[in-house]
Amino acid sequence: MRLRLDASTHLLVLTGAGVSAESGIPTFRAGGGLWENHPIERVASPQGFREDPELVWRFYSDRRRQARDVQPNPGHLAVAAIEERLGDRFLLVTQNIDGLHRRAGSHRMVEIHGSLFETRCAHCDRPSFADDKVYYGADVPACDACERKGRKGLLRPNIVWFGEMLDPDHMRRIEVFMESSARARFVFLAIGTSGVVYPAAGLVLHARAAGAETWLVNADPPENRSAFQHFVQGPSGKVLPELVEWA
Ligand code: BV8
Repeated sequence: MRLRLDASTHLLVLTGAGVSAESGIPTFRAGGGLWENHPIERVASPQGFREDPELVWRFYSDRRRQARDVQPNPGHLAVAAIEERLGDRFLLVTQNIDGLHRRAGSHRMVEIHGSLFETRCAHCDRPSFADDKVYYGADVPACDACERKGRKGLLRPNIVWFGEMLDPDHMRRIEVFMESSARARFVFLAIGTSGVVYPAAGLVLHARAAGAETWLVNADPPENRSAFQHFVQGPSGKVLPELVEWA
C-alpha cells in the first residue's frame, strides 16, 4: 500500500522510538528495552531525580553516549526528504530525544519530549543549553547561576519526564498546524510508536477530528492501531523510502 502525496498535501508526522530502532537504539517497550533495567519512575520522573540524581544522570549519560555513536537510518532520511518536498505544509512531531531526525536533516520539527543533548537547571529558570557531556558517578552537575546567588541547584537533562507537562508552545504549534491543514488535504502519519504515552498518543484523534487521513507505519500493531485508517506493517527503515507515491 502506498501513500499518495502531492504538493498541496498537508502532512503531520509523529515518530516514536521505533524509527530509531534500526539505528541501533533500543526501544522502550520491546524486550530488552531501555527501561527493563530501570523502573520508569526511577529514571524518567521528577521524584526519581530528587531521590537519586546520580542514577538518573548515569541513565541519560548512557543514552547520550549511545545516541552520539549511532547514525540516522533510511527511515529518518525518508522523513527529511518528504519535508524537503512539502516545505511549510509539513510538520514532524517526535517523541524521541536522540537527535537523529535533526542529524538526518529534519528542520520543521517539534521535540515534544525534549532533547537528550540539552541540559537545564532543576531549580531556576535559566534557559536550557546544548550539552553532550556524559556525567558519571557522584559528579551530578550543579547550576552555576544558582551558585552565584548562593543557592544549590542541580542540572538535569532538558527532557519531559512522566508526570511533567509538555511545553505549551510545542502543543500550540501542533494545534496551529492542524487548524491550517483542516481546509486542505490533510494526512497524519505515525511511525514507530506504541501509542501508550499521552498526550502524544492522542494526536491521531485530534488529527482525525481535523479531517486527516490517518496512516501508521509500525513493526507490529500498537495499542491505538484502531485509530488509524491505514496500517503498513514493517520496519520503518525499509517501508518509508518506498511508502510515498508523488503525484
Ligand atoms: C503529562 C522522555 C500532564 C523520557 C517520555 C494514566 C493513563 C493515561 C495517561 C497517564 C496515566 N498516568 C499518567 C499519565 C500521563 C503519562 C502517560 O501517558 N503515561 C503512560 C505510561 C500511561 N504522560 C505523562 O506523564 C506526560 N505528561 O501527561 O502531563 C499530567 C501531569 C501530571 C499527571 C498526569 C498528567 C509526559 C509523557 C512524556 C514522558 N517522557 N520520554 C525519556 O525518553 O527517557 S515518554 C517515552 O515514551 C519516550 O519519549 C518514547 O518515545 C515514548 C513513547 O514510547 P514509543 O516512542 O512509542 O516507544 P515504544 O518502545 O513504546 O514503542 C516503539 C514502537 O515501535 C513499538 O510499537 C514497536 O513495535 C515499534 N517498532 C520497533 N522497531 C520498529 C518499530 N516500528 C517501525 N520500525 C521499526 N524498526
